[in-house]
Amino acid sequence: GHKGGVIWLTGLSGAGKSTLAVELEKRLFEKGMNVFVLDGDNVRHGLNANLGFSPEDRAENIRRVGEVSALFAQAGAIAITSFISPYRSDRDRAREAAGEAFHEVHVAADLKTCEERDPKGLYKKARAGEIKEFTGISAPYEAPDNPQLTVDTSAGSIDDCVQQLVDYVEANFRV
Ligand code: GGZ
Repeated sequence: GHKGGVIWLTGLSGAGKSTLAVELEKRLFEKGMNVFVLDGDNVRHGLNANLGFSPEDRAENIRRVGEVSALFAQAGAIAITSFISPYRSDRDRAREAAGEAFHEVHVAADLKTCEERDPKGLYKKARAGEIKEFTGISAPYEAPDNPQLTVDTSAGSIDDCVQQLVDYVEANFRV
């Protein structure tokens, strides 16, 4: 079997967090693991529908996701969270909620790569001033100092990065 825990993905918009989260979920599910992705799509429209992107709202977004993912871990499931989570202090609080079960993963594509990808055209809008407080452009991103794992989607393929994550889970979640 496996332990419960939190795989906390952090990185810029366009770094590939959601793609990696969904692919990792699929791979772990196929191994019979109890796994669930928390991301903007299923959290920011419901639980956190009242929150925007000010520093205070991001802090509250990450606080709630931290608490919810800790509950998943307590239930014996693996929560994969996919949020920019740009502030170190907010991520540290999420770590405190889950304790030993918290595994921080830096999805480390550099800003230039993310801006070139710009899958939703958000960087372009941010540069034009149409989106305020956009991470990397007009709001900060504080990279983790000591992540449990770093995957760089600008250096390796998505498949390579997913495999690194699967290997990490196999090494750290098996009981
Ligand atoms: C950053 C924003 C913003 C601003 C909307 N800054 O690439 P996406 O579109 O799909 O992912 C981004 C998502 C970020 O939400 P998070 O909940 O992950 O942010 S945080 O952890 O900081 O609370 C982006 C979109 O929402 N988006 N406005 N101003 N990203």
